[in-house]
Amino acid sequence: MIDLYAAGTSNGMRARIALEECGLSYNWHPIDLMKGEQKKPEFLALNPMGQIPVLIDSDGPGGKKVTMAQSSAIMMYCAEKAGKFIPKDGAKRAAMLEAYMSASTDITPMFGSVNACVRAKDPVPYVPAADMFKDRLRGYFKVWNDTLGKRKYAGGDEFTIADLSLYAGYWRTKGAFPELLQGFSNLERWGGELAARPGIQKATKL
Ligand SMILES: N[C@@H](CCC(=O)N[C@@H](CS)C(=O)NCC(=O)O)C(=O)O
Repeated sequence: MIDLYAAGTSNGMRARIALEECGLSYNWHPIDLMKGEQKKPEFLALNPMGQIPVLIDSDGPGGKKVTMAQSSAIMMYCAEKAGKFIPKDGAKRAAMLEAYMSASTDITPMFGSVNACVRAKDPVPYVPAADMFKDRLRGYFKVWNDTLGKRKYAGGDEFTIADLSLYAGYWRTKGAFPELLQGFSNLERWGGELAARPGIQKATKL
């Protein structure tokens, strides 16, 4: 049995989308970040970073229990466990990894930086930083929009975890800062296709 401790953030959603799309059944444990549940001793015992998501698989490799944090590691773990969304071909796998890392380490952290500035208790001193991070995030999405004008999916012609990871950041940005995605028709075409997938629909219904 798998237990997921998370919330409806970009990183939390990456883990939830992974489980749904991989068809792995799990118990959902919502963590209230505003109440600081992620800093309670029982949560810190699972992830000393005090951050969601955390996945516990009581039936991990060799039947051993696995406890893991880091949303992109969790997504890859689920894909490997289910045998889905990771290309077998070496060149396709390399392209998938490049796209996966951009989604996970460019898009989501930049979204987090914008969000932290905008939602700060006193956001006024952070306005210049918010503008800079928004420009960067929009710049990343512009490259993704251009890329998706040339290929069907994030890593090429095959649907992979790069699409699932990118969707987590895209979905959060679309909800919170839709102006940063304005005019990106290729991203919209791709995002529309992903939004229609049953697994993604289930994952994003919180
Ligand atoms: N690199 C980590 C980042 C996790 C992370 O930043 N989690 C955020 C929510 S998206 C969190 O728990 N924030 C609450 C806190 O830091 O107190 C991952 O990919 O899982």
